[in-house]
Amino acid sequence: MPGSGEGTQHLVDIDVELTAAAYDLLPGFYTATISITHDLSQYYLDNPQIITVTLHVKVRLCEAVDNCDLVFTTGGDAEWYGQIAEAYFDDDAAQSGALPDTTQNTWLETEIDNLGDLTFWWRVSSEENYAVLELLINDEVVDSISGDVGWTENAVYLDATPFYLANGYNKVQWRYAKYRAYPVGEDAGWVDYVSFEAEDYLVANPSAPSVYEQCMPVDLGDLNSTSTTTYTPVSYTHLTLPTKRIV
Ligand SMILES: [Ca+2]
Ligand SMILES: [Ca+2]
Repeated sequence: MPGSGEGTQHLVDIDVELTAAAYDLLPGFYTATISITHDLSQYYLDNPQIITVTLHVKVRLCEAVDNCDLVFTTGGDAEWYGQIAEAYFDDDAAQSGALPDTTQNTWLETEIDNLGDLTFWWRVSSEENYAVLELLINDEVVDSISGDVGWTENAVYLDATPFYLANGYNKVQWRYAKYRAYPVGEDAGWVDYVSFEAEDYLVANPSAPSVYEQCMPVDLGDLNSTSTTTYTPVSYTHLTLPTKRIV
């Protein structure tokens, strides 16, 4: 303020590069402090402004679950992350992020554009029945664990029906969901060692031709006679092709 003897306050954005300092850190949570001083003021030199920040060094999700052939994403009210404190295989696993409030959830997801066997290991430490680690295939819950459950193998077959319903892929999601706020146990879910064994299959052309040519039945007493006709099927899936060779 002019004439008051006080300085004018300005808001200043300061970017701090922590990457180099964090390069050699093992995955985990770290606390760092940033000290801000003013080189023209003894007051600020004696009383630096201290900002405390938390560093979270993570393992990539696909490395944590040991399958980088698949692409993993995460979302919801927190994020899953790769860590090394709790693991089934290769000293790393994906863990659900902290959910402080009730009716919150966080999910880990991958899309599999094939049919076959999906296997994985999972674990949960939660308030039984009120905090649940769920497996969803194409948005439907197909399995869940809750309470204090150690590393357990799970397997699910991804078949053709949801494959087509999901427009070309199966959406696989692991979701840690809380239905009230009490933190019990470690209040988290873990997933590890995800593998998928594709099954050989033939894919019908989903864009079926609009007109089919079909041999029509003929009188077996007249083997020299055949006839053909064309028609537009109402539905590709209801088309019945002849199975008996006529000539
Ligand atoms: Ca790994
Ligand atoms: Ca692992």
